Amino acid sequence: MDKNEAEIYCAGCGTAIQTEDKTKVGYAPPAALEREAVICQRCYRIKHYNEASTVTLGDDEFVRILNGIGHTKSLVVKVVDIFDFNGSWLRGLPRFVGSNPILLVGNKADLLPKNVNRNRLINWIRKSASDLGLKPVDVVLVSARNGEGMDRLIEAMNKYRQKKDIYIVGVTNVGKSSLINRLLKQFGESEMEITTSQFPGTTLDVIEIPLDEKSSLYDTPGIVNRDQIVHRIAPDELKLVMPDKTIKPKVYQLQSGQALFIGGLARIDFVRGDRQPFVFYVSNHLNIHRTKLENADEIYGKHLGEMLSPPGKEMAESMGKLDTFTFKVPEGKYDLVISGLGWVALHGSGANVAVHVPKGVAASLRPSLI
Ligand SMILES: Nc1nc2c(ncn2[C@@H]2O[C@H](COP(=O)(O)OP(=O)(O)OP(=O)(O)O)[C@@H](O)[C@H]2O)c(=O)[nH]1
Ligand SMILES: [Mg+2]
Repeated sequence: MDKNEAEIYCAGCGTAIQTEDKTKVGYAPPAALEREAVICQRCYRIKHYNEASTVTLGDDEFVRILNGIGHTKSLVVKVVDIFDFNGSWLRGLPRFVGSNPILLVGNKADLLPKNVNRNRLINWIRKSASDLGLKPVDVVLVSARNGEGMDRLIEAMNKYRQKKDIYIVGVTNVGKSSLINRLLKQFGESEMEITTSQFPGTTLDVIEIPLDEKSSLYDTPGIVNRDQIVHRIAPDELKLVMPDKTIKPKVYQLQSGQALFIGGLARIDFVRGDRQPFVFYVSNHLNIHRTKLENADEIYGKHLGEMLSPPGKEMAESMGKLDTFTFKVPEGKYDLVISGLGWVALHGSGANVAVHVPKGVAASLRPSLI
């Protein structure tokens, strides 16, 4: 995937640098060109002022990039956010990458409490991938944030790439660029740092990082999966929903006939079953609100965007009606997973529950990770 030799590309986001138009992508002041690693103004602002990126790439661009990978001989590393497995899904990836092997990486493991069984999570990732039609050569759990699992990842990459190039792909915001920065650190390469941010759409074009004389590692821009819960929330509320620290489980003793709201983004109804704990593994900043099931509809109608937020007022208006999934949770230990938010552990004598989520967001049941 060669870029034009005559052009200069931003070391932070991969876009072509221009010095003419401040309002367009890739602008850098002429003086910036004298530095060894040129950074565009947008990357500078994201890095230093944590500014939200406002540029979004069209889907055609992603298709062009992904299709390009199909014409190479390489290892494809697909990164998913373990808190947003379904939202992290790249539809049609096997078709795009052709016969190249896919290594599946679950990122953000640092957010999991210590007692979460890593192997069970890996098995769940493998099974969920297989249900969606993907058969990766291996599954690795990592944290770009604290380095957990990086040695295993490097080992697996070396084993499966067999001296070929590596492409890091995935939906926007799963942590592809953060992962590469962590790898660079691990390799003792401290000069280069790709731009990362909590807002989706940070990387704008392919970024090449040479591995040796013959092969390279490539960062790619993330495609937007519109089912991601991230797109239902205003940028200034993202920090509430996306956990940034290890999750502290919250325990609620519930009786049937009660309902719990997770902000205004989801609602869990305890329809039938014995009194039992519902343990929430969601961002520590999210408010959980308990109510009687019979009042839940009315409360949602009245308080969405205020007491029940995020989403705040502005986004609440475009939320629409929530979709409902019903589950008969068997006796034993199970997790109700809400893609993009986290999960609720039920370790009781069985329960009938209904889960309400924004359209397109997935809810599912899995054997508990605890
Ligand atoms: N807690 C935690 N957060 C992470 C981890 N890796 C990335 N993040 C955060 O996830 C957000 C997105 O990270 P990026 O590396 O910019 O994601 P990306 O996949 O490159 O995103 P695009 O360039 O938009 O496709 C940032 O807020 C990161 O700090 C991780 O291992 N743990
Ligand atoms: Mg990126």
